[in-house]
Amino acid sequence: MNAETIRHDWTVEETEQLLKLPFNDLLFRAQSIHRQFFDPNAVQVSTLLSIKTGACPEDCAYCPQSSRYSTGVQRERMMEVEAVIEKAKAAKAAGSDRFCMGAAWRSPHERDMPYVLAMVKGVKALGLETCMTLGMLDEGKASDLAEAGLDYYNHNLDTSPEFYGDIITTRTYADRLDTLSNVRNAGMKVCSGGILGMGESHRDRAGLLVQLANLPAHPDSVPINQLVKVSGTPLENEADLDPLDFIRTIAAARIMMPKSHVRLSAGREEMSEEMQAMCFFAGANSIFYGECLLTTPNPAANKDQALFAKLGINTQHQVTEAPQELDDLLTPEAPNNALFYDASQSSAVQ
Ligand code: SAM
Ligand code: DTB
Ligand code: SF4
Repeated sequence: MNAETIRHDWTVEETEQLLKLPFNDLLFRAQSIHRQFFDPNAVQVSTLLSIKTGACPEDCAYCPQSSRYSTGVQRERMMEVEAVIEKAKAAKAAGSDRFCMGAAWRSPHERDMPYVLAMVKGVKALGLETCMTLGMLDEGKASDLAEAGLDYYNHNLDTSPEFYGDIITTRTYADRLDTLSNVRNAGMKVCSGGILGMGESHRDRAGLLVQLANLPAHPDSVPINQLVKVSGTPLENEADLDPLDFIRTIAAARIMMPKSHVRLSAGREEMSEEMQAMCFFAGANSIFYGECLLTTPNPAANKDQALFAKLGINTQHQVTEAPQELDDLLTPEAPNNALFYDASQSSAVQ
């Protein structure tokens, strides 16, 4: 595919327009683009594990693990390496292909690094893809993790630069962009997205998408979280997000970052099957699988399996080669000729 088809010059204004398109037009465009790059019936599944829970010094207003809020999340020590590897084995047996380890840290301490690196090596040795989310990384720690074999690093921008200060004061937007740059320069794949439903405006959602799409390379993985409202956090009484706006944002992420995996991330426990189906139609092709996110519930694996079976979704690795140019699909006059993914190229089965 040709480099010009992947854009890094999105403006907030045009993204706001994209988000406001008639719903059917927006979803048609998103699904059409999705089919150029991915098997439309395949969803990648990752399992999450909290390797260090609670007592985080940061003040992220959405987070049950911040030490500043009384949420009932108990402080726990970092898990033993062996225990993490046992959890990874179980995740693999349950059908996950990526294991994501999260820690309630501002950034990892030097003293924790040997254990963290041993976890990466041990999980990778099981044949799983590895992902970590440990807070901010400097160049040195990013390169140590990359050398240990870490495939992905998750670090979210969370929201627009303008709304960010209403949500987090203990680290800046620039700090987050620096971490993403260190991860990218160390050669790891970037996983970065945000949260919807924190009281942000439509323009803030456009602003978040523009920040992600205009990074030097699109994140390989873009988690779109719906706020999980946890009692005790400043956002516990936030108004419910309109589900259609959530689906619209997934569709816009798919259109703006055509080759990225868009992850329907936190918040699925609150979503109907129909809503999740619409998110997959809008271009989401990754989920967290297993009954717990970090500290909050996620749908049980058998519930997800039942939904996948109803939707004819399989969970194999995806095809990412573009068969044709994207330009036509990025205009409202999109032709119908790119609609059909050639399923014969995929051997995926449930
Ligand atoms: N402490 C590290 C950090 O913040 O970079 C890594 C773990 S942190 C829990 C990872 C991400 O989870 C956050 O950036 C945020 O986007 C998401 N998250 C946390 N609490 C959430 C909630 N209540 N609802 C939705 N997403 C949430
Ligand atoms: C992401 O974007 N969402 C995940 C993962 N990256 C680490 C975390 C969601 C956390 C939801 C709240 C909790 O379970 O504590
Ligand atoms: Fe800490 Fe991460 Fe939660 Fe922020 S999101 S309070 S950094 S665990």
